[in-house]
Amino acid sequence: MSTPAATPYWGPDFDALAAFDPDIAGVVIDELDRLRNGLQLIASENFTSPAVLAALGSTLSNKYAEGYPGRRYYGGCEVVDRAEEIGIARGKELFGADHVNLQPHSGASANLAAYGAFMQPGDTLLGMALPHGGHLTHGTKVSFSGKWFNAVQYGVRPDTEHIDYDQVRDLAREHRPKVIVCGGSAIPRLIDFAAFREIADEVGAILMVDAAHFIGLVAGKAIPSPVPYADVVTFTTHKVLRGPRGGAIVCKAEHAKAIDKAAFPMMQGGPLMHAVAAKAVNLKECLQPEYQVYARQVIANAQALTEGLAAEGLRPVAGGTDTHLALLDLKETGVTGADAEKRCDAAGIVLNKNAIPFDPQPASIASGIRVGSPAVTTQGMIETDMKSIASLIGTAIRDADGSRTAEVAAGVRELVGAHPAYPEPKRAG
Ligand code: DSN
Repeated sequence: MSTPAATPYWGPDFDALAAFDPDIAGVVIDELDRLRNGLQLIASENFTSPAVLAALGSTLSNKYAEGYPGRRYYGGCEVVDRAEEIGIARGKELFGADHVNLQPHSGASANLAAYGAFMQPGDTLLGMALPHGGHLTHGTKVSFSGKWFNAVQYGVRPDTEHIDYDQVRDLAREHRPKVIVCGGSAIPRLIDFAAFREIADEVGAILMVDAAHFIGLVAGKAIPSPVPYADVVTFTTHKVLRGPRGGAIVCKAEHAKAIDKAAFPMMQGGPLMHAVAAKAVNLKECLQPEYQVYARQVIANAQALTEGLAAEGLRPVAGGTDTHLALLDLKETGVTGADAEKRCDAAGIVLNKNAIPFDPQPASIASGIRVGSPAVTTQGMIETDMKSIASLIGTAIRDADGSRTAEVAAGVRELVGAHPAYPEPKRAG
């Protein structure tokens, strides 16, 4: 695996923090230890690079820059303008996009801005139900998306657990949504963007793709891109993409003004210019050939992990994965998602319980777990390591009394010892 493991930005600024505030410096060190000593299998997490961390920890954090490059509401923006312009140009090149906005603070903020560009309160939104793999912001009742809009929800077919495109078409014809959104947090299979485009065109809807989970695989040219099909694509920059925590939007030229106005001033105030600069750094990383090797390995690892978990008696939802994540149904094991999460956590394996489609359990317990390969792939692990991880997970999940926790933890230490996520931190004294 040619992608080097990430190393932390570890300059004099940290020494200043340690000298002034040992409490928070201790938190930083302990979190680094936690990352180094465990297997990080949360599908939405990754280890960003020293270059990205350096931009994040820079004095660009000081600058108010409401507006856009060359059109700000503050003086002194000529330097930070360059960061945003460079980032936008890189985003256009990477995604073949007409227009890029790097200002959303998060994925939820990006989605809020995209809805704001095209919908009024009370308008109809057609999105994927959260328990079927969608996202909170795609129309869930507890989110602004379900409170402010008339949210109609589609899901997966009970037989294949793939998106039910017939249901999407029927609901679109019946409810005539302003926006149709596809994408989500627990969709292991590829999405048919052409099918969504056809449905959106038939009912005159805007097609929005929330690509937060898989945009890194698109950037690495490992899966098809939604950009040619969608009116607007929203995403986060910290998942497979491996950038700073944040959001972004790309869209067709005809929507550029509406998207920019919705991101600022409708939904946000001043952009976080240190984060915008860090997004620009990340986009440069994604333009390197090594990043494509990484993206392909992420998928190969997710598939190897899924096969290994199936051999341990965990049923892959939708029959497997084409992406960076898998959803496993634990019903046959008799263990709930919540118990599986706890048992794995006790041994240093960090993953999350997850509802599966048609789950008989409430979301707080869940019948499944979700695993992802972005972080362990950044560490340089390959398919054989995934088989070892699957075996450790299988052992941990079946270990009701904790008698094998030490054995699993030793296996975890061996793997992360061979592939450290970050170098060992310096310690005072
Ligand atoms: N919370 C993210 C995830 O874990 O998938 C999505 O917003």
